[in-house]
Amino acid sequence: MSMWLVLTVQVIWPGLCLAMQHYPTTWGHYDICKSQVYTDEGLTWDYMACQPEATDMTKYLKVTLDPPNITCGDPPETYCALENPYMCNNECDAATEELAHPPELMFDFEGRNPTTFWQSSSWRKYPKPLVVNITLSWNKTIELTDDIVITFESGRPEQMVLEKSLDYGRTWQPYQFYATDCLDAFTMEPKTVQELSQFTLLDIICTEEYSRGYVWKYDKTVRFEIKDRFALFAGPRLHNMASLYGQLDTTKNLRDFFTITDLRIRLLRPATGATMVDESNLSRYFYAISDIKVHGRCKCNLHANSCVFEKEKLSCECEHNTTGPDCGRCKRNYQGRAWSAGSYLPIPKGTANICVPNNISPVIRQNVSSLGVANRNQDCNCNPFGSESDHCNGTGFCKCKAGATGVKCHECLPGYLWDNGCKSRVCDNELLRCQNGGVCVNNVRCQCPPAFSGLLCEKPRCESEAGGCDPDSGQTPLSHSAFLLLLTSACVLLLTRL
Ligand SMILES: *[C@@H]1O[C@H](CO)[C@@H](O)[C@H](O)[C@H]1NC(C)=O
Ligand SMILES: *[C@@H]1O[C@H](CO)[C@@H](O)[C@H](O)[C@H]1NC(C)=O
Ligand SMILES: *[C@@H]1O[C@H](CO)[C@@H](O)[C@H](O)[C@H]1NC(C)=O
Ligand SMILES: *[C@@H]1O[C@H](CO)[C@@H](O)[C@H](O)[C@H]1NC(C)=O
Ligand SMILES: *[C@@H]1O[C@H](CO)[C@@H](O)[C@H](O)[C@H]1NC(C)=O
Ligand SMILES: *[C@@H]1O[C@H](CO)[C@@H](O)[C@H](O)[C@H]1NC(C)=O
Ligand SMILES: *[C@@H]1O[C@H](CO)[C@@H](O)[C@H](O)[C@H]1NC(C)=O
Ligand SMILES: [Ca+2]
Repeated sequence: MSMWLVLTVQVIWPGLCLAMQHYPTTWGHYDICKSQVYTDEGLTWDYMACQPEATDMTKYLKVTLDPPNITCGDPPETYCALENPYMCNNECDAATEELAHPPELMFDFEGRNPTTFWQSSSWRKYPKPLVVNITLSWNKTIELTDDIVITFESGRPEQMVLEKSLDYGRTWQPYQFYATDCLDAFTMEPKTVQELSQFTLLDIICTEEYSRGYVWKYDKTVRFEIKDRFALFAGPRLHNMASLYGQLDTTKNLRDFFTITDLRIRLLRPATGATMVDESNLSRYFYAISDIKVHGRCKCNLHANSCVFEKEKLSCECEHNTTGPDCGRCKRNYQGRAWSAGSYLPIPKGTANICVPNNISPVIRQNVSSLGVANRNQDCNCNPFGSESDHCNGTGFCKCKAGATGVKCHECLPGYLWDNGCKSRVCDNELLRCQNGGVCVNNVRCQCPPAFSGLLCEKPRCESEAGGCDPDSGQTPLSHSAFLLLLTSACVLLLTRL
């Protein structure tokens, strides 16, 4: 019976869900910002943690190139193919529409053939570096929800940096470095996103993954991996979004890491095809980009469920008596208590943190404690997974569960790992505590080979189970089928909503 169920689910799953690219099953909780409910006082609005839906953000950006005249075609130029220097019949002419390669072609609809792309002028000034900055500006804070993917039409650059700004382009921080040789280019050890952990998630790395080789016919993309980073909290298929949301809610650094107002792609050295630069034929070296994907949502501090694009400008449609482009403050006359962002917690509905009129003030204030009334959890923002109770004590301290620490009980003591609260480390790949070939999963459990069971895979299965070895029993981990079931029901839910 349960096998049948699992199989059915596995058959339905690809058909239903492959079309859903961006995990709407999990983000979906928050699509609805308020709904009408009946209470003692009649029909009223019920508020929830709300945020606009994630969408393709390239429709709303402004692109700037530096140097401004770096796009090819003025004057017209002829290019050689990188892989064949004798094929020099690619023309670029800014004055002829069919032969022009303006920056807009990085954001047009892809899928037609041949591809449309932006192209730089070639490396005629070699050995002076061919450097181009491509800056994407939204004039609005954006939260990234999916990988940034840059597709090159030329070979992928040998050196580039992806940078971000959180203050409308005043200051910039690197997001990721890319090079064929990280040590040589940036004096950084090469790393991949797979080497990151919950503790090093915010590390800025240099990767050689997207620069190596120049098999450019097949390998054209350069990524900044958002989902792999999310997965460090939400699990490999992002099925535990509650854990991620809990972290995002309580850890500002983490939230800010995925938040941007601008992105900058700094192209530092074009592909040279793993050979010496051929100085007699510099028309082989240039940059060309056919597509850039940036998926995200307006940051509205959980005070809006939609974001509008008007007069070339994105802005949140603020609720909860908040205002500002990001709903970052209370409306006039609604400053009865300090503004605060909405909260994802408690999962799944969150806390709206509505701004209240000035005259209703000090209902929930520090002074309440002196009356012996405990503050409500939302006012202390204690992490519901890490703290002992809904309430903080009279002076606003959260009481943490075993293993948790920090003002909001959102951090773990050494020896514990965050997983909806602090769980003690069961295993560790360094200490190799899992036995008999078991693999440590997220430091909280050992995944055992079929013949073994037990917390550390220490028990041979036939010994530990009465009735001998039934090959079917215990082989499909419950969590797996439960997970599929969850996804399917979420898909069905989605379909019924469509
Ligand atoms: C771009 O303009 C600058 C200054 O006007 C000039 O020095 C440079 O050669 C131009 N570059 C190209 C590729 O036309
Ligand atoms: C590109 O951006 C960097 C900083 O982000 C800046 O130092 C540089 O002058 C800009 N322009 C060019 C052509 O590199
Ligand atoms: C950015 O948005 C603000 C309003 O929020 C506006 O005043 C400003 O002109 C915009 N800047 C650009 C460059 O569009
Ligand atoms: C590139 O090299 C080939 C072969 O040497 C030559 O035919 C072609 O004209 C060169 N192209 C340019 C732009 O120098
Ligand atoms: C704004 O505040 C008033 C007074 O508390 C409240 O009745 C109203 O529902 C609030 N509006 C929103 C959109 O939250
Ligand atoms: C607390 O209430 C007392 C009066 O009961 C008042 O004098 C005091 O200023 C209040 N403190 C705060 C922090 O609001
Ligand atoms: C609240 O907890 C903190 C830390 O445990 C303690 O110092 C403080 O005295 C407590 N306050 C009350 C009113 O219990
Ligand atoms: Ca294109």
